[in-house]
Amino acid sequence: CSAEGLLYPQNSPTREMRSLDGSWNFRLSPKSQPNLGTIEKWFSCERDDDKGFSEKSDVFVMPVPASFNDITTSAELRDFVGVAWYQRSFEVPSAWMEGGGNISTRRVSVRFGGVHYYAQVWINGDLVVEHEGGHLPFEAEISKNLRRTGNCITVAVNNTLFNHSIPQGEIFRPNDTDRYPLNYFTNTYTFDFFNYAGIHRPVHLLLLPRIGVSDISVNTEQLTRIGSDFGHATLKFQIELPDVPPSSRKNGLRCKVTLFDAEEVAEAALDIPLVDDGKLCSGKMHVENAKLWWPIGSREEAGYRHNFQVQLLEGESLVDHYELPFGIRTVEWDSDEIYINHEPFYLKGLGRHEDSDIRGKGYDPPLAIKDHNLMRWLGVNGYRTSHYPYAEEILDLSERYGFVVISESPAVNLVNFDNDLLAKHMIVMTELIARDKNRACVIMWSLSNEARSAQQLAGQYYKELAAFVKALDTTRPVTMVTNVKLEKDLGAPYMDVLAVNRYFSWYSDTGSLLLIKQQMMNEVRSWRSQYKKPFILSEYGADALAGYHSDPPTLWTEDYQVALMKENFEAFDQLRREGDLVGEMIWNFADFQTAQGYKRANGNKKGIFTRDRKPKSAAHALRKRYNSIL
Ligand code: BDP
Repeated sequence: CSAEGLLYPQNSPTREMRSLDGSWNFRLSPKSQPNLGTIEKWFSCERDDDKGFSEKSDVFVMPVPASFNDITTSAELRDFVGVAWYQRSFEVPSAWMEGGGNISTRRVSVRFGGVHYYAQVWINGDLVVEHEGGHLPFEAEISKNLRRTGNCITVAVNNTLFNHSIPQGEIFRPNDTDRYPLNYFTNTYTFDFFNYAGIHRPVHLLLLPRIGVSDISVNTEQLTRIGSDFGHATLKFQIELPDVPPSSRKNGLRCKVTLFDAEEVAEAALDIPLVDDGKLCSGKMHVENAKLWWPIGSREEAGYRHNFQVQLLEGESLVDHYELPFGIRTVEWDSDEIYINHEPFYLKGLGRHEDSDIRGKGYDPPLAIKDHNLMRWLGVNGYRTSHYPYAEEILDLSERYGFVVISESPAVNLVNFDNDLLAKHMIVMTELIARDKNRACVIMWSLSNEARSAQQLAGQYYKELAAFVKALDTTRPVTMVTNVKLEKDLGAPYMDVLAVNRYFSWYSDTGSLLLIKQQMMNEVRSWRSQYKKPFILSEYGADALAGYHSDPPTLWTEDYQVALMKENFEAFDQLRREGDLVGEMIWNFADFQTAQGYKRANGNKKGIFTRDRKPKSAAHALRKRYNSIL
């Protein structure tokens, strides 16, 4: 699947969209027969067929978007490994179907925000797209597959993780019939969150111009600050059209690009012809006294976005119209600091998860807004999308609020670095950058979390991957989050920013709170003196069961979590004074679900909020700190 078609859906004078979210029919291909759905053609959508979805006792209703795992009381469904099937009927407005879909001037597409992990999509029995990777959007044209009425869409979702999926997993299939039934298997993985699966993000039907804008890239190339909030900026942009054969190209197309402020006043405009055989418009736009995008907390008005409006014109007639919210800001870095709009930035951050009761990793608007309000209450100014790209709708919110985002790929706990994995990793980074490149809130790419970067092949792997990503995007720094010891890690030499996870007095010297300060300071100083790169402490923390207390503090109590934080804070303050720290990120925003295990009490409890977003003492402690740091 190419990285095309990634513009977020919108209604405009030339574009329409319809949601396919809601209740779908759902059925599992038995774990022991993962191919049954394909063999019996469950995608055929023929209602009188005795296979498929019609009137089957094992068909039930599944909400979209949501993970399927926690929707029933069935352990089989929660722990399911294999192919789960979704199906629903839908209608297409008759105006969309004029002239049989009017396919010479318009096209109808279906777009998925994210399906975990491997998806196949059929429309009325025709396979229209397959996509690997659970966290990034994909789209397919379906004009020719549609009927005037009574359409049917089927999605097969395979959640199996293996050696060359990202993230990786392994099939455990014991050959021991004394202890295990024949055909018994599970899918194991080493990352510390539950492998929720399903159609996790919104599904849209789109009506699009056939020769329309297929992609837009804009970035703030130059900025001269004017006072505290404004600047003169040069925006560099490129607008792409689909790569169609010369015979289908339109002659005489041009792009009209207009930048509006939030009050819809035009600030700058350009009218430019298409170049490169009619495939793109590109140029630079100068804007005077533009209001800048600032991180939350740094200015009274954070997250300011202009409207970068693109119109494709043929003579005076409008061929396409797309509006891109766009924050004007620069990111720079040197050996000590990260700068936003030429000002040093200190990250008061946290690690998060897309995770909540019932819906698992399904996008949920109330939850997303609640989480952003809680982050605002805490005085947080940014977070990492640990450990995978988050929903576009979540990033939209972050950008509006002014939260800075370190956007992380789904490569968590990688083992066995080889060229096949590297190729997959490159595809994921390509899709991620294609999706998020225009977002002011995204200030850095994280290639992975806690890869086994001490392995011999890891050095070459990260060297190639970092070079690849830097060639795709020269405007943002690249990091990889590591937990490997300084002298063993082979990835850091290729990164722009160091990001290290350390759990002093939790995973090491458990219970010895008084060691934290010394260990943390020595740790950070030694990375800094070896590499001379900006340093972010990307994870620290302790599990705490809400309501558990002890004095003096002991493990698993709220008191221990707070005491551990305070010791870390002392180290952070000292390191910051010495110029050795550009960010601190507690692990984690909220308790979250993990695979079952004797080290986890119904999930990971390192949240400073409970899973249902009630504050533990730690939330108050962090709020006090973050609101006191300028
Ligand atoms: C870190 C991982 C994170 C875990 C955390 C923990 O990056 O995913 O949840 O440890 O153990 O090493 O709580």
